[in-house]
Amino acid sequence: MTSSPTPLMRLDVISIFPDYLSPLSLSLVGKAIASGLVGLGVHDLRDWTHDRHRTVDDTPYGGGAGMVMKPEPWGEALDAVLDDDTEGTTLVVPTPSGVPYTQSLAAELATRKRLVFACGRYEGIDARVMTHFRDRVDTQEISLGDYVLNGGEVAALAIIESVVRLLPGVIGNPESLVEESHSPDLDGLLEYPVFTKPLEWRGLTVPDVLVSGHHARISAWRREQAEQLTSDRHPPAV
Ligand code: JBK
Repeated sequence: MTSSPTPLMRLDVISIFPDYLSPLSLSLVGKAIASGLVGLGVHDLRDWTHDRHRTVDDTPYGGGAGMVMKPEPWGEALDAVLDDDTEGTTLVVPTPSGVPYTQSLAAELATRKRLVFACGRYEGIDARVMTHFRDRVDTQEISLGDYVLNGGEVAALAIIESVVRLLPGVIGNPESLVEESHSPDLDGLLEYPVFTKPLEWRGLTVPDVLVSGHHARISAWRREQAEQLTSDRHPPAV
């Protein structure tokens, strides 16, 4: 693999489970890193603790269930990982109370020079960390969805994959990117069902229209299917 002298984007992830990020060495993201198009650093938050037990959490002020991540290790970790010049850097904090993640947010993140992910565990990170760093760097608290994960690592993996595949020169097949972004009629609709060979499989056949050769009818069928799926599975929120 040929190496590129200047990465398109630098990624850093801070976590108490750095091994959780090992899938980043696989597949398309792994190739982008191996080729030098993307720079990656994965950091263990406990490296910025100073007590014998490498403590990262404590009980919540005001009471309640669970533990909260202490601000001091996060402050030191982010001081160390962020450059003095944070122009072009976004601090991403995956959290169920963040703004919903969408493809347009992915496209926005793909324009940044640097992304630093702060992956919290337990009930989250002491809110003063985000308050403090918001003044120093563009900070985005992002939610992948309304369900309970054990921490931000899996969300960081998903966000990274969705961003890296948008970087110029990263995706193997540029047509699949073009098709997704340049099909105005199917914009905002779920994808229509797709089929490949064989024509008959376990008694199930491919819809006749797709083997008819009538391109206008094929387009109409796909749009109809996309509209039906969208109204069944993904009706507009309001
Ligand atoms: C969730 O990004 N999220 O959606 C997320 C991050 C960390 C913990 C969570 O439970 N949902």
